[in-house]
Amino acid sequence: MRIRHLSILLLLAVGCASQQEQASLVLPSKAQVEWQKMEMNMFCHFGPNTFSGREWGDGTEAEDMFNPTDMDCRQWAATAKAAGFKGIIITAKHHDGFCLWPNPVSKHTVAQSSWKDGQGDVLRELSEACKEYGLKFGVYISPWDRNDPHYGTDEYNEVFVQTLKSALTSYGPVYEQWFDGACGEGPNGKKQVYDWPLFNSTVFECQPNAVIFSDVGPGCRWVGNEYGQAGRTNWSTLNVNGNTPSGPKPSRESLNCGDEDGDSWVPAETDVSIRPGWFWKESENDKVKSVQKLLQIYYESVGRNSLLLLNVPPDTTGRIHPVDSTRLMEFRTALNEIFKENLKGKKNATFNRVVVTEDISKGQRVQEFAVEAKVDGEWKEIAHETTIGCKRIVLVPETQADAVRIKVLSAKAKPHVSLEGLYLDKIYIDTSDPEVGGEVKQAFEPMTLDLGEVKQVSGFIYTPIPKGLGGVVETYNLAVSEDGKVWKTVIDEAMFENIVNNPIGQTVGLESPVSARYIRLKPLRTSAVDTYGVLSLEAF
Ligand code: FUL
Repeated sequence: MRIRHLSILLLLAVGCASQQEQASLVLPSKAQVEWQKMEMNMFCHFGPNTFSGREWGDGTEAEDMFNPTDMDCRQWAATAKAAGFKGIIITAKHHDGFCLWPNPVSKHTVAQSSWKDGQGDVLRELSEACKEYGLKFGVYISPWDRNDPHYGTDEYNEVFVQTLKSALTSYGPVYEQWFDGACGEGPNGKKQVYDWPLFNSTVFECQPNAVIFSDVGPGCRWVGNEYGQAGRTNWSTLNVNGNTPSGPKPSRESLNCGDEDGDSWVPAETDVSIRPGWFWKESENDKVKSVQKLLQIYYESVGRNSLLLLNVPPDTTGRIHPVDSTRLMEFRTALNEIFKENLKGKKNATFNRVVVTEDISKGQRVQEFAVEAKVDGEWKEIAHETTIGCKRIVLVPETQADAVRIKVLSAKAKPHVSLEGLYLDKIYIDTSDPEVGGEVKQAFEPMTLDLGEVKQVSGFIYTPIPKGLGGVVETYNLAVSEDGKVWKTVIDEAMFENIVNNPIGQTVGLESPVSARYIRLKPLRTSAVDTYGVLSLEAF
């Protein structure tokens, strides 16, 4: 397309439900507006799993397992700052129950470990480092606790309240409290019934401005997947009515796209790890996401009205590994390069990114809009989209135009929209993920792998369909056979850790090698009622 110069930038509003301000629109709180303007924050998964290589520790880990040799939270903060993050959230307590601070109501904390002779406190060091680097500090505190002996009884909720109070009153301002909805069974076989109203009121009592994350907020919501993609349509409103963080929950579609007429303001937060897993593992040092992948995640989160919470897990030394920090700097350099020059109003410019914003303090109003470019005297539509929200980055074909305008085609009330800028991105190659096919089998049907001959088998890898919303195997038995007739169970009732939310390949080692020609994975529980997806079952 030819260009003379980009001169006029028009904003049209047509076909709106009403041109009037609407008093009935759901509005964000001041804290929510400030929160969303942070755009990108860093998540740090750190704890016993960093040392065991697991994703979900079962709570039996010895306290001494947590033993970073050279922990340096200032290095985390310096890295986060240089990468452009505005805050850091630390897994103060993950599902294994281990507390990274000396929580007085727990006997499974840094104080019981020999790390720093029991005097260490990760929350203290990190909160101070965040302050020094001008970053906000947030905490992930899992209600699911696979260690606490009270878990599954009425007393546990009070123990958890004391845990919250201890973490939320000792380290200065906490901008976000991260609540995971996971809820397993206690030693007595009972699932804990969480007292969410009590947990939330405790957080607000200790930190009145904190934004609470969960599947239903009240501050912000999970985006519905762990691969880093907000819905192309993304409302910050959600129907919370009747739902709780641990269930019943909104559908994955509602989490991903919001609910247009939702009763509450609960914007999406996109949490995704820079590595396949959430915790650091030596074996994933060569699997850190590429700059291309990180840019795609940025466009599909920050560019789709969501905050990006990117997990960069410290390693066993207690520092961010050079592979991750280098990648983050490359990512920052790429973003700086892409957004260094705003071409809005510039002559003879070519662009392929259009940044549009909505004044969310007035609610989210736009339901449908188009981007139009004036080329050789004629207006042409170059993009047609739905929601805008806090920030929308529209990826358009490389275009040269005399002028660009945003046409609001439909809105709930008078739109407050601006065309913030036009940019030329020469780095990100816009290729959508290839569709990953896979066999869909009936639930509970075992999968059998024939190795062709009897071999020594040390373990297996189960790879579900990525983005497999259809369902995956959660718990299973594994049996082996030399002749396909006589079977021996070698793993009885085991669980693939965090496989529902993060369906990455799972490598499972056997206690000792066995000779087998056939291996059979029998699903015991699947995440969906009638189907599961499997890409491959491999033995090693
Ligand atoms: C999930 C957890 O179960 C994972 O282990 C991880 O912490 C992720 C951020 O949230 O629900």
